[in-house]
Amino acid sequence: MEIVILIAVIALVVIGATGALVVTTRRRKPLPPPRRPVAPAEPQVGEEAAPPREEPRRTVEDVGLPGAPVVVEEPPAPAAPPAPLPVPELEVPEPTAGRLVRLRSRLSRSQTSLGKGLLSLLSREHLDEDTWEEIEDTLLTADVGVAPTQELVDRLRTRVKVLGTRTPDELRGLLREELLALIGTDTDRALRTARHTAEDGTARPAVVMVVGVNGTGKTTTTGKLARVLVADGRSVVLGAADTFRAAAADQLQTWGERVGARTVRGPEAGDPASVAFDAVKEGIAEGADTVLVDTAGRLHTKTGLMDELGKVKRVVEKHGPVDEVLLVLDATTGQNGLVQARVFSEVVSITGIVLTKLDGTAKGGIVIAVQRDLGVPVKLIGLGEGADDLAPFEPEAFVDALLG
Ligand SMILES: Nc1nc2c(ncn2[C@@H]2O[C@H](COP(=O)(O)OP(=O)(O)OP(=O)(O)O)[C@@H](O)[C@H]2O)c(=O)[nH]1
Ligand SMILES: [Mg+2]
Repeated sequence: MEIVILIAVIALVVIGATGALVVTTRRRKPLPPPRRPVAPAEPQVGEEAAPPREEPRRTVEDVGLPGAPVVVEEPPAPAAPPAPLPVPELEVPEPTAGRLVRLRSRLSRSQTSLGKGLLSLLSREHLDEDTWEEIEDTLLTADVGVAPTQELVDRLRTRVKVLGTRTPDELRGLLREELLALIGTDTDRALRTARHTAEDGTARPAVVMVVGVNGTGKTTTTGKLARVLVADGRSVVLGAADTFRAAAADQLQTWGERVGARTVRGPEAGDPASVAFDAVKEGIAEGADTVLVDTAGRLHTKTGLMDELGKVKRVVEKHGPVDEVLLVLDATTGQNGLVQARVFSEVVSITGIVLTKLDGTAKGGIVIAVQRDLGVPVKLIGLGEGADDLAPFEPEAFVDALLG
């Protein structure tokens, strides 16, 4: 019996000790990390605590779904006043009236060789054959061209003979008349840049294409022309159809930005016809007065490039007729320009000529030659690299500038 009691006591002791060990082991197990960090100030959904009174009442969205990490929101920063949009400073172009008169000194080299040269030769007491030959050479050197030179010399000879004694004023008057007769005073030189009604009765912008060989001043002229139009109160859209180089579109866009004209451009090496088409489409949508399309320079001898130019024009014409095709000729290239002009004229039928770089060249006579050769009037002349150095061509002011 005693043995049985002893065994029972031992068994009880062993069971008790094992239980204590298990409890101890359980207590030693690390506690699992809390499922989500609890921000002390923000009670979670389902908790009893009300939000502190000083905090704004939170919505379900603010609190977040159970299991989702709690986003502790930053208090909203005090609202800063909206930064004013940068307003590009627009330039105010010079008025176009009287520009040629203002820029007449730029013709100084043409003036010296052509105007003053002729006047001094004609003032000689004896106008012998040698003098007439010198007069002829002066005209040819100034790029007047062979046929117009011959005509002018013949008329001068006749009139000087009739005149007998000659005062400087008489000679100047005579030369002025004859030069003007060659240039033409009643030619229509107006640029068709005004918004007008199309055949279908809708109003549409005038479309002007600017073409020519490389580096003649097409982009510069397009930019200067945009300024002229803006100065006259027109709204202008520019089309950067020179897609050969991104820099060409940048160059045009810079010109546009200076006077607030938008430039439509396409991807580099993209289709120039599609850029030109889009520019006109944009001009129509905006209700612009004029769309000016600058094209890439191309050699008149490259048939593929000339075909491309023809295509640009045809694609633009899907919107309606092109109102002006301006051929930009570099006056310093002289008679070479005439060859180029003929080819361009065949491909895109030129409506007007822009003679650039007439500043600093003695070849002012090209005005006469190119008109005679193409039967197309000179409408604008470039007299420098400055933004407002483009003038409408006025024969009287031009000849007066030549004669000093
Ligand atoms: N002196 C003078 N320079 C001019 C005149 N017009 C343009 N230029 C200059 O001629 C250079 C060529 O002008 P651009 O307008 O880039 O010629 P571009 O025909 O567009 O050239 P590409 O697009 O490369 O064919 C520039 O340096 C112009 O500043 C002008 O009337 N007088
Ligand atoms: Mg260009």
